[in-house]
Amino acid sequence: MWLLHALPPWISHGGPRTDLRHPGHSNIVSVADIGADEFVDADADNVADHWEILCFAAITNTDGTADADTDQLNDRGEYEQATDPHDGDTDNDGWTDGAEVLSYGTDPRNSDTDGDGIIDGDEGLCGTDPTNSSSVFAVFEPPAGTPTQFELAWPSVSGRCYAVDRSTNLLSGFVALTSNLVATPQTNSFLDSSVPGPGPYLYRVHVALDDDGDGIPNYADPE
Ligand SMILES: [Ca+2]
Ligand SMILES: [Ca+2]
Ligand SMILES: [Ca+2]
Ligand SMILES: [Ca+2]
Repeated sequence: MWLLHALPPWISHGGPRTDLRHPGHSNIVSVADIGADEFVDADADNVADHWEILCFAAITNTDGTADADTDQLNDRGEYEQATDPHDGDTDNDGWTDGAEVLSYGTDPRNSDTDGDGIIDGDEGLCGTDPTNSSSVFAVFEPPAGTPTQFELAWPSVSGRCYAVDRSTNLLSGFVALTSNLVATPQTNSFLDSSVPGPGPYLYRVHVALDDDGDGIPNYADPE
């Protein structure tokens, strides 16, 4: 797409008229149309008129500095990022558009910026890097187990605590093996010494925020 400013010499004469190349182009306030998707900004707020009309019904309903969805990214920023100015979390990853653009450097239109399978907001919970696909919360490749014990290890980050469950059949659910494991960066591990037989077994590791490092998740800790 070509973006041309609505200033001479690009648009210097002529009256309102239909975009002949793009009849559907919502170019209703342009003073002229050169047939490209030019940048038309009649109220000079650096937000394209067609976007203002699309999102705010009229070019007078925002000057670009307002923040309609109060996500800390103003309407001009939403236009520049192509995010929804009426949805504080356009990609539904748990982080606001403003936080993604202004603080975390993640893509506000891609819930999994680094494509590692963990959405950005969950990477924040885990303490992994949402812009690095090699930084991911996952159990390490386990050593060879024995019929009586099995060891799991995973990357750990301070300010978190962990819990481990085991299942023999997903239809019958999981059994809690341990909880309130305080983070011991860079790695936490748990030895399941109560393996009842040859398996197979399914394990899952929970992570929760634990600001005071006492092994009790923030959500259950009044301190
Ligand atoms: Ca906003
Ligand atoms: Ca988001
Ligand atoms: Ca990710
Ligand atoms: Ca990552």
